[in-house]
Amino acid sequence: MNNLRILLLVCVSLIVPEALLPLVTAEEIPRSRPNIIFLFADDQSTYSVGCYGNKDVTTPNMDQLGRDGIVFDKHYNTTAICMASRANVFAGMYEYKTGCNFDHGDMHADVWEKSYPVLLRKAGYLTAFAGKFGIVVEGKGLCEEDFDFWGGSPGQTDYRTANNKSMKKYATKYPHSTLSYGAFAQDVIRQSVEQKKPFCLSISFKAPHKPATPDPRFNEVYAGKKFTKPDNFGREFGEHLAPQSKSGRQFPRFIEWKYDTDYDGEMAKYHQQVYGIDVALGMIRDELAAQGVADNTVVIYTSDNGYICGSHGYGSKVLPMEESSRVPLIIYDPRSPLNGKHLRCDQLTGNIDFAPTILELAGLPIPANMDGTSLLPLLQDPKTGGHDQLAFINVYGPLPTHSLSCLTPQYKYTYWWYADDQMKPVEELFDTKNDPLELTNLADKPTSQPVLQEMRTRYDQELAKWTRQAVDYNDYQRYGTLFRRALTSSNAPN
Ligand SMILES: [Ca+2]
Repeated sequence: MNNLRILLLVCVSLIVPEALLPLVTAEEIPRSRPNIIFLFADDQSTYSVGCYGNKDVTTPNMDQLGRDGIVFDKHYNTTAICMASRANVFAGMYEYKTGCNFDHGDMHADVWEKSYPVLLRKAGYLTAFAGKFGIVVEGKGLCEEDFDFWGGSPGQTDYRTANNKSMKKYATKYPHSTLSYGAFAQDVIRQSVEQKKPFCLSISFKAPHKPATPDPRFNEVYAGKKFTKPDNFGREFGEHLAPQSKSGRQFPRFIEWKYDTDYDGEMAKYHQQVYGIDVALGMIRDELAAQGVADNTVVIYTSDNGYICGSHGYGSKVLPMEESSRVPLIIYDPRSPLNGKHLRCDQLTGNIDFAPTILELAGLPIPANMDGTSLLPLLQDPKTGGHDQLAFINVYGPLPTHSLSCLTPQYKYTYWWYADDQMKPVEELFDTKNDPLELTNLADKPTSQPVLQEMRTRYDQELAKWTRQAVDYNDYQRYGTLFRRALTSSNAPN
């Protein structure tokens, strides 16, 4: 409620008989709670957005959202694979507590019952979901009945709108799914305004997930474009990385996906898909303005995981390196007095923070089971707050690539525990603040030993939390032992 409305309400209360007041306040109550839009790309790297410094890309609506709100520079998914990350977001918890990943199993219903969509609907919000739901809840499947508006689909969904059952009505006008989600959002906004209720709209785009399938209506955007490669591009910048990280499909994909031979062609398709999301974001913000709710709707834009496009000679996601673990995050709260100041936040934040943030926006208490914290204080003061440390988890794919990392605002420590006759356990320590391209592993540097010891201690703290709190199903408890540091006598746990 803005100041003018409060003033009007006070004036009315002074001159109107008490019996009439509920008629006024009843209309005002929904306005006091903001609408919330959570937009989620699939496999979008931080470096695919103009406001993150890429001069080769065209993302006008994302850039505008960043200028209007706050751009987060140290935001990480705590797992870099679709299903696990989506579970983190819904539940506000680390993966060992959501108990949910492609390789481990489905989410249990009691976890879902404490997810932000369920809690907001109970509190009177209209809830809407479209796109890749990404998780399966035992006994419920897609959870369609838990939403007032449904445009979701199972599995990976389809780039062809006509093949997504719940979205078919948009297929004629928007045959490619990305813009169909923009149209779905417009309908949700219109109908929620008609119902005079606050809404929480979550859209999980399929783009820019492979197989690369850009909307042909945007073929001209990057036609013939040359893209600048990142300064850590290529195998020569991956020789210092752990052999365990080269055991998964991310390593051959550098070649299989032609980053080495057709970088411009691959990046044109990738960025064209992101461009489609950018247009959908514009459709959504235009509709908010048209319906008169732009000044009371918080927009959050992010991705489920980042993407490695040739950095260090890898491709794809999953691994803890910056390209896959760090993602874009832009939040615009139209009620913030800091808007328009082009603010950036370099405090440490994670995908476990979204559920607490959305709950606080809705005026709801944050359940004690959630690991994240609300990001709203950072919208008031982007220089203070965030996490002292976060865990980054991979327990997907081949066993050698399973690992736990500990992140702080400056450092990233990963313990690669796996050993066989080809490899032995190794540590990686990167100064992500001064070496964001992760070109120097500090773990072997004598001058970095104090930092290494500190990060080992922090890692042990994260593993201890895992050991204490992991669900007792879907094979999460064994990592309490597997991930225990046991390198040599000189660097074993003190
Ligand atoms: Ca993904």
